[in-house]
Amino acid sequence: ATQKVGVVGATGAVGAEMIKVLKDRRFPVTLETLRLFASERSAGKTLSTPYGEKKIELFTVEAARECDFVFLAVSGTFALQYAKKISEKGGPYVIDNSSAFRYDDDIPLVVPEINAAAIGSSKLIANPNCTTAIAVMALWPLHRRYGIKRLLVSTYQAASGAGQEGMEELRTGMEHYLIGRDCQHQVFAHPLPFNVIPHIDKFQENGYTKEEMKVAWETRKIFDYPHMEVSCTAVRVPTLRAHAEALTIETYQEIEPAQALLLLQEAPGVEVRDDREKNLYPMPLTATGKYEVEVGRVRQSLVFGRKGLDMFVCGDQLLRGAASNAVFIAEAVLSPDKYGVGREGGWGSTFAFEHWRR
Ligand code: 2RA
Repeated sequence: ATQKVGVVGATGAVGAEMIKVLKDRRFPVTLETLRLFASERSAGKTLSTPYGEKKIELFTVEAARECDFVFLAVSGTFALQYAKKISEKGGPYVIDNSSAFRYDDDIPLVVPEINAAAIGSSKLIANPNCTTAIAVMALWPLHRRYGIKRLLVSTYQAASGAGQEGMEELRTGMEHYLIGRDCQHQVFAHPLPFNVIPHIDKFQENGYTKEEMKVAWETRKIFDYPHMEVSCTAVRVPTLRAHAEALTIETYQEIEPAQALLLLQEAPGVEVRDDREKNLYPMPLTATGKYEVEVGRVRQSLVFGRKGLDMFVCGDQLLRGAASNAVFIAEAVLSPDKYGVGREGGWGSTFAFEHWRR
């Protein structure tokens, strides 16, 4: 049946991408049943979408509650204020892209290929942080089979993680840099062109940034495995919209690169790019615009030996890291079978854990 779908924050980088993904995935929504919401600044304007021209409405809880699904592509502060008001008392499903509810025990944090079953009867569902959403696609198939005891992550994160403004600041900064003008910066803590910045989100008391802690908190929650030891260094680099990440895992079971690659080849949402002869490996340039997360450079760890692997992943920050994951969550709500919810041995089941848990 046709669904009434609202996108709040429709003019932002993630919101715009959500509308494209809905169309591309043939989500059951039409120009008439799609509603775009934004703040006073954009309300009343017309947005050109893959469905046709659509007028942006001023957001109100009442209007949002008329929908079946509401995607929030706005700040955590906005989500904290409104998400529950929209979804409570028989309201629509609310899929929130902010970090506002990700760490609440009673709110599911979902990557459908991994834990669609966690949605249960919850009307409010949190979409993970982009860095986590990309890494877990490659980690989950390996975790199910071999058990990941420790995870070390170093990230190379694109400007799009800071939204449209971040991408704009990088583009303009690059142009200015090349003609010898000053590189202004507001979004990033320092000029990003021809630089890397080891600082994303706020510093925490333990010296890590919140972005780095999100990888630890969210991976454990999505895998329902609180014991995993995770350490991350998150770095902003001057790429536009695909995050790259170097991952090192220590596993409970012995793991071989060839076996790991076979598992990854079968895994949904993953594209293996691993051929040294052909210089084939994940890169932002090739991962951009793809739903799949690229995985490659898979090799036995020199530190953890037969119980460890090093690898490199790259995923589109606006898609798997935000918009497409959110739309896949809505798909999983409508057709739970699509993501193997509850199927024994399915990607989302913990059946295979028994290998290493015992
Ligand atoms: C970033 N993870 O890349 C953030 C966006 N969600 O800045």
